[in-house]
Amino acid sequence: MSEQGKSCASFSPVKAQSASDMAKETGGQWNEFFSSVPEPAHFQESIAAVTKFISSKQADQSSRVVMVSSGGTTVPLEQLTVRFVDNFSSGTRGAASTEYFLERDYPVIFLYRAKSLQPYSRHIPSVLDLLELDETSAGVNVKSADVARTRLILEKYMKNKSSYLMITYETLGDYLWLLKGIAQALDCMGPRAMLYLAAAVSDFYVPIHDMPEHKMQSDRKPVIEFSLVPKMLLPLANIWAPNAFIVSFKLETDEDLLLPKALQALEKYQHDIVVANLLTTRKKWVTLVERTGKVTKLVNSTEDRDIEELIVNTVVDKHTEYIIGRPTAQESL
Ligand code: 9Z3
Repeated sequence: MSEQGKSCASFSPVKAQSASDMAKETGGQWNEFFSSVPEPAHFQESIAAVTKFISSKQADQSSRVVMVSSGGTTVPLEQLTVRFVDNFSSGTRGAASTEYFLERDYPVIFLYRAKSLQPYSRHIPSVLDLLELDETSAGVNVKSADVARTRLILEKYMKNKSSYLMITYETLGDYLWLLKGIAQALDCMGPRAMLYLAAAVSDFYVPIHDMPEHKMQSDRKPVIEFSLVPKMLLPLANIWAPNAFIVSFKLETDEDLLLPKALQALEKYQHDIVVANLLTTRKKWVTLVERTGKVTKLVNSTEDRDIEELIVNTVVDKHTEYIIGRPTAQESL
């Protein structure tokens, strides 16, 4: 990679004033959200690890860093949580994309839902089924039919394991606290930072003051009132990391809504790309929508390849164009 790398705040703003004004105006909603969901227990340690990881990459002026978010979010229904609302996401998109970003030399901050899929190990769903007893040595071996495939995965893992940092979350609140902290830490990378938001994030939550402290009892119908989660893309793209390249994902089940919703999000939040996908076909095709309005359908033609390879390679090329096209503050004077 060869492009100019700049430190914090040396890039001129290219976002529409309206989006950044709107982000400032809605700041109150965000403050209210963060005061109504507790900071995750490991927050300070996680952000310290992220800052250290970014600093170790920042010195190389051509290095880029991507944060990949992955997996679903839980929405607790009680303060001492026994029950929560969850969603379908397995974390395939994020874990697979991380592998392809590593192949393109991107260090990755992998922000993933605890127990969802992880890079490389996702290829080995059951370790026990992979192994057999070796009676001669009284040890264990990988079954001969699986040796070549397992070795390939292990080689890739060994090569790349120091280039990605794993940070976990469980609840919607944990995810948004960490997203904000990581985005703010990445801001120092200017346009060399990318946020790739593949996690399936709940639109609804129960503020702590609307939640019972103890387990809900089963002697009466529960009454649960959800609040709307403020749209995090607005402060993300306009306040927390205004110079970063931001790729969001839009999930729908009704195809008629897919493109209008993606275009609406880009217009409103002024970020860079929306990857629009449908629940049932998300592994076969996606539609990539750019801020210019350009629409590209990416289709996975073979069953044995991951569509994420196609998505990541396309997004990396767009990121290169973004970095090259980004005027520095001095150039725009
Ligand atoms: C996605 O659309 C991801 O592609 C999937 C991947 C969650 C479908 P899996 O984890 O599935 O591989 O099983 N993510 C949706 C991101 C999201 O929640 N976007 C929000 C929205 O659509 C806000 S950015 O409004």
